Amino acid sequence: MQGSLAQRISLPACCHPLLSPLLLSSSISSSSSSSRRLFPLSAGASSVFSPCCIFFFFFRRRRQRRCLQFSSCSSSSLWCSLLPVCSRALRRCVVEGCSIHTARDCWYTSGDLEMMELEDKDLLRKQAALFPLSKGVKFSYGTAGFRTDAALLPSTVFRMGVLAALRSLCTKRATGLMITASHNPVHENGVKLADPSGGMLNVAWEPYSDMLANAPDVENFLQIVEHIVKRENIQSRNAASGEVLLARDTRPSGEALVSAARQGVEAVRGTVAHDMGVLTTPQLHWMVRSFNNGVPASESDYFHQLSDSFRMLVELWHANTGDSTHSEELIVDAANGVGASKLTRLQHLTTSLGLQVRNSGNEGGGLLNDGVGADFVQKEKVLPHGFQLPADVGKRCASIDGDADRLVYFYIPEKHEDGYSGPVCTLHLLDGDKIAAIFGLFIIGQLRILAGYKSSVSDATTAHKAVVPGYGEVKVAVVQTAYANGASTNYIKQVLGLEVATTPTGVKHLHKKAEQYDIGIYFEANGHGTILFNEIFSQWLQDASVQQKEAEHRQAAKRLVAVNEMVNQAVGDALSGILMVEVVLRYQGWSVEQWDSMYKDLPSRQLKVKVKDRAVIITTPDETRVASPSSLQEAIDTEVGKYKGGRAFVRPSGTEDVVRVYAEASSQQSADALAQAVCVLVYHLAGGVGPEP
Ligand code: 16G
Ligand code: MG
Repeated sequence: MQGSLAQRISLPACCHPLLSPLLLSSSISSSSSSSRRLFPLSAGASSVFSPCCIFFFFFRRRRQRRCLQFSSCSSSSLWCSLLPVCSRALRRCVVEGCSIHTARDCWYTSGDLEMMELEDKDLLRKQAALFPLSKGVKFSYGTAGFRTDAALLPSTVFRMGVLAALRSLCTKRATGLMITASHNPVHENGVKLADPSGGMLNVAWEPYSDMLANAPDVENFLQIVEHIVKRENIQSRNAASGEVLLARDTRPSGEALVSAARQGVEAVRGTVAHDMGVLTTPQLHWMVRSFNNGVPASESDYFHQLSDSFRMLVELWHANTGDSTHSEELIVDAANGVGASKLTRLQHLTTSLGLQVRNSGNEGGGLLNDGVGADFVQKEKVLPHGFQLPADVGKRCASIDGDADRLVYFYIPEKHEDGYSGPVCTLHLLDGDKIAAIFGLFIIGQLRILAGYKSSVSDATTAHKAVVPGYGEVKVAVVQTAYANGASTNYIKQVLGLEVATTPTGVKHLHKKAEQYDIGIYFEANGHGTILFNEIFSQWLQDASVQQKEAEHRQAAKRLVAVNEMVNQAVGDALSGILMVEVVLRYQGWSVEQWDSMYKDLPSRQLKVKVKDRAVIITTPDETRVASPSSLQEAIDTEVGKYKGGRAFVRPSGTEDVVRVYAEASSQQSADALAQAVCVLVYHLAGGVGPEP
């Protein structure tokens, strides 16, 4: 673990330990020196870190006994009964219990059962007993974490706290735990983990989450923990060798769930939890990454890094064009979520960023994600609350989601050229695909300057090639999923001359793919995305920004260095995405309509169908075809064949209990009709429930 978190992260006042109903009366916390520095003056904290309540706890791997130190206000309660060694019957129950939920992941054997000392288990057992599993619920980590009704989540969140602690001990670096349900309704909540890189939890650890979350009782839970400890060879249990950064969005249930997470983290010997307060999801990921990279990692560092690099890009633009006019202000629909206050803070630091925040969730305002936000605007293609005709016609608008990791732009055109009046279609959407396209345009433009081309736009002879003297060919790609509009893929390949790679749905897949390039631009149509720079190329750019002979080349390198700093490298971030779009529009001298006219989206429609068990649908790895049941794919093919330019696919959602249907065609009527027809096929051939769509 590098240095002390306290030295690089200043905690907001609200982050002191809170004695919420979920918090134990005898709060357990590490007595590590770093924790003492984090809460030096808090009365609440002093009780938690009281030096008079230190006791020793032994956590042993087979016969190796190691000494551990915890603090507690009522230590005696924690020394209560040591439970008997698990019986054979219990072992059987444990294995069977888990195999019900995730048979394919049932990797442990009865020989592993004596992994942890009874004393170790006692603390976990005692804490876990405070968070009984909600009956009759099956939890799944899904595409990116657990999400359900907030009232059902305390046990899951506690258990994820334990897992985040184990992951930190295993990697010897800090991990993150975020309480959010993103774009979903306010009564729901969720939990997801950030890996030490700042990215999503390593997929190899996802089965652990499912197993822990579904362990039917405390003993079963303990056994799974023990197996993780063994399988991952988690040995380093020196005091405070593990650290977990916790954060939450603005949901009312968030505070109590953070408490549950804290108790989970601190039920594992040698780990401390740091409550970073209310943050956007990308801010937490950024902090984990920065902390582990040994660079300043507080929220204020985040804002300064973004605003400084934005300012640098704007200055470089002024220097080139002599233009100092500010473009018209951007109006942002903040989904009544955490992004609103963060955007306002960012705006104060970036005076040249004209911004008006709507749907800020302030008192008397609307509900989180209710008829607002990026998911609503992208899926429904209608105006969010707070935007209207004719006042907002022609204005440049953006929507972010409840935890600010999705971004789409939109505007209300003066006139509707297609005259179609199906489901109300008053806005023009610039989704993640179009954001990727404009980012690609900017990046390739800078690389072409560095490569010595006279024009920033590729032609047939220079497409795909950005061979930069002193570095060689710079590998750049745009990574998309099956949901990318076909028109965007064509544009990026044929006009920008960039490689397009595709992955299954989910940030973790796109991110991993994008890491394979010198510059990987990844975006899902729903607005999740970012630009990744690999380390070697970043270093080269740093050097080039001072060493290149030509001023023009140095400037291009400086611009790319600033983009690398400004655009969140840990995960897609709506705030840094807004800064990037706003900068590129200035460089291009484009209005939102001009940006929109890069290419015209093929009309598309997304619908969903409720089925008895969505797992009956298995898709090919690229998610464009159904592998099983094959009769469904045959029927979809027949239906698609009836529409000019038709394309349709279905996939089981990773976040909702539904099957998603996507259709594209040459007109909006056709796309709607095709999507509708495919819904009916899914309903009949994959066990639809409720009324026929
Ligand atoms: C989650 C994913 C997103 C994906 C979406 C798919 C992250 C951070 N978010 O929001 O990438 O597009 O799920 O949802 O990974 P679906 O499986 O319900 O269609
Ligand atoms: Mg989100």
